[in-house]
Amino acid sequence: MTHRSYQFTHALCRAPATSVTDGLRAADQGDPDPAVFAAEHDAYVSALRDAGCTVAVLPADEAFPDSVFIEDPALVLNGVAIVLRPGAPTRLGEADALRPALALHMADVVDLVTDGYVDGGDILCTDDRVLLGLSARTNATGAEDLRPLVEAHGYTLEVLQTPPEILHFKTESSLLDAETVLATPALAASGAFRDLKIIETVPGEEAAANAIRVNDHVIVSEGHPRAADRLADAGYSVKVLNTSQAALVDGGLSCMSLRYSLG
Ligand code: CIR
Repeated sequence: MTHRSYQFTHALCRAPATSVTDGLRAADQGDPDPAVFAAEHDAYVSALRDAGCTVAVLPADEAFPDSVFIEDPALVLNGVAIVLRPGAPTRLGEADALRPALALHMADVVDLVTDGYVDGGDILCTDDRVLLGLSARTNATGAEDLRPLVEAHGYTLEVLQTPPEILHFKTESSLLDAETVLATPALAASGAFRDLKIIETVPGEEAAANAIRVNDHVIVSEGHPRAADRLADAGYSVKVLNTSQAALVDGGLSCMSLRYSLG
């Protein structure tokens, strides 16, 4: 049985721009260092390749400081890219900037036509459901306009509420397998994951919840030993990556790739 929620043949990434120093963030802990970010990004791309993906890396786009977080302007279902409408004003143009590359790399490209907003970071896919968390970046208008596009791919859309202090729905959750998620207690308590098993992160390791399952690997951010242990104990093959620079601008592992399958 294949699992379209975590078995991927391909991934698309974008190299971090040096302008990432201007990236959005909720709290300032200092600017990321572009050179260190580039090195961490290289390791991230290698980890996706180790997990079995063919990875294309788009050139940095200096016009958009947050463009390394390529997950937010698009959603890929069944190899078809849906160009989204990012909810941060400085990121809105990332959708148009990304479209030509999506046309090159994906089976097809369609646009989410809406006056609303949807960020890819608010979307968690199981094999048959698209969980969409409303947030400061994703609103109900965008969600309802997205509904027919995901239903066309055989998914049902569930519109949920991300707790207000959380940037994106997937900032604090990730899919581990077809029926299991990793989530912070705060997001788990929101009731979003009915019918799914939940492995919770411990206090102080909230950032571990933005992990990615890619084929047989679960990739987790460095510095969260208890999360890594919990996942290993549950039988997952855990790989750890340093995401220190992405974290300075509120990014994590899922944000830095579009993972998909072709053929
Ligand atoms: C932003 O605030 O949009 C970026 N600095 C971080 C985006 C992280 N993306 C994600 O969680 N999917």
